[in-house]
Amino acid sequence: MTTFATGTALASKIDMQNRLFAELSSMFGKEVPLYDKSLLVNKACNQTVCGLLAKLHVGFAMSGEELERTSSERHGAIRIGRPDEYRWIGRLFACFAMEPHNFYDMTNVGAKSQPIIATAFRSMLRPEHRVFSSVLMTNYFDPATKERIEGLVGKRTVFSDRAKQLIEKSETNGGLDWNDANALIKECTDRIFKWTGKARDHALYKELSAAGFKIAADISCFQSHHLNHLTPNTFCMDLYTAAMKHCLGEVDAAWFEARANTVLARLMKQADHDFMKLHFKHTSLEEIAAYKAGSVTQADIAAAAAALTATFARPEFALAALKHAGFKDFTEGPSEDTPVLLRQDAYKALTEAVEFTENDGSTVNSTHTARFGEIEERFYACTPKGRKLYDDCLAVADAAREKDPAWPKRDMAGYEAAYAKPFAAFPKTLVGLIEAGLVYARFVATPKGIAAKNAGGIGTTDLLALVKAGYADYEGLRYEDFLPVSAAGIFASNLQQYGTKSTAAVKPTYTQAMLEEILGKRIIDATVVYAGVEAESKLETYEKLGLTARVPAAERAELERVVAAYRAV
Ligand code: OOG
Ligand code: NI
Repeated sequence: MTTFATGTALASKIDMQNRLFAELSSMFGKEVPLYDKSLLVNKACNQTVCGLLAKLHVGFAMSGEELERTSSERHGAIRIGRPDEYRWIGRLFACFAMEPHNFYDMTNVGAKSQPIIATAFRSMLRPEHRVFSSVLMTNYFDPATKERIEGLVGKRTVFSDRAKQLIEKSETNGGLDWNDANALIKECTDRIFKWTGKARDHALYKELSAAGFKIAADISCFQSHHLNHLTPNTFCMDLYTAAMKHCLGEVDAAWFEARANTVLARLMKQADHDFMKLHFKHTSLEEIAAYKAGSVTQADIAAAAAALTATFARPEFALAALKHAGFKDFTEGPSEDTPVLLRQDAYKALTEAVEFTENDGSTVNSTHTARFGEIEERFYACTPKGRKLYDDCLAVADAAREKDPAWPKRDMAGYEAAYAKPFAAFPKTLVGLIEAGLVYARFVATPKGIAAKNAGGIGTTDLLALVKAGYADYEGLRYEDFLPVSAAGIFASNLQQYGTKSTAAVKPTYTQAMLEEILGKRIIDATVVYAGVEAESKLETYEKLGLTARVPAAERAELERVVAAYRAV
């Protein structure tokens, strides 16, 4: 564990954030042994990927410590029962430099709708971690159900007085020293996000579940905002999912090894410098630009796949022996060859023991199925045009699978090819995606460009041409948010229930303004930030290369407008 100096100076909120998530991860690992093991599987896969990447890009190397740092990113999900608690959650995350980004109306995603609205707390620029945080909307239900849910959630106290004092102190002083920071982190791991296995009112739990209100039961019968999942990131989604299926006993060693050969070969074709910038965000653009082209042979890939297969034969990877409910059959998100937004997959929700205390004080031993093990791989952030294209492609791809849900399990290769077809509308390289206006990027002037400016030798304001000439460098902006349709799928699979219809006389409409009112602060529109970062980087690049006056006035005005909107966030 990383140690931090204590003292009276204010702790960096980003260091606090990293510490909080390291502690949450170790808490969750103790609560859910399968989570801890899945981290080991991910590490073995990531090491294999890095080994091959080091051959492909001479100069790339990941020390154990760097790999740890790059792999320690997490996103969590929590579900809150009351508006006043939700406001405290917003204030709590602010102590860790995490602000609400985007409004997710989960009451409005068709058949998979749930009675919750949500935002995600994260840092605005290059976030290290994030938490998808939803709040239950009791007026989605008929008056009698509403009253019962409110009666139950009204009785619990998730935030201790001490936690509230620490949050207030941070707000007053602009931060906390490490003693207080550690105390607040302890409140999070000992209470606010802790799984207790204790719940109340089994009769109501059963009734709500039977009536199709499982999410209301999941939220209201428990004493805390237990983490529903904590998601690490992977460098190769398809390698990890195959590995988990293998370690869980769903596919044999020969299947895994063959699949590892396929996906690693595929990855070696995709893993250009842009992939490196995207996946190794702690590595600078200059370092990546300095990599020399190496090569990876079929034999290298076969050897890596064989070694990984041998690793998974070791006893510590015998995950099938742990209590589990299997792995999902297919990955959510774009096809494997389309590097936009994010891909997610998961082992399915575990059935865990819960002790319910009844109103008369008696106890009932029962179970609850909610916590699952997600994994993700993040790609480029889409412009509104890119997002619209994604939504259209996804609808077609999903519809084909829904007609034949057994397809991925029966014939992975055939399914993958079919799933990729609708996504053919997307270019597959970053440059192609930028040219088509589908994703955001950040540009910087290079020393070579600045030298050329001084020599008076730059003849274009076309940024990609400047990149080609070596006068500018660039990277795609990584998508740092969530996808409502994937989230709805996640709710559906871990609640084992497709969705929940409103039982109110008239289904209420929920707005971002309502959630902002609950939070007592504005929700940041992430798209304004992605667009602003891109526009600002373009203006700066033009300026550094002495091109500002040559940029058409209308283009410059538009860039300035986008930057002003970002500055106003
Ligand atoms: C939240 C589901 C959303 C994701 O990755 O989209 C989410 C929940 O299950 O409470 O975490
Ligand atoms: Ni998630």
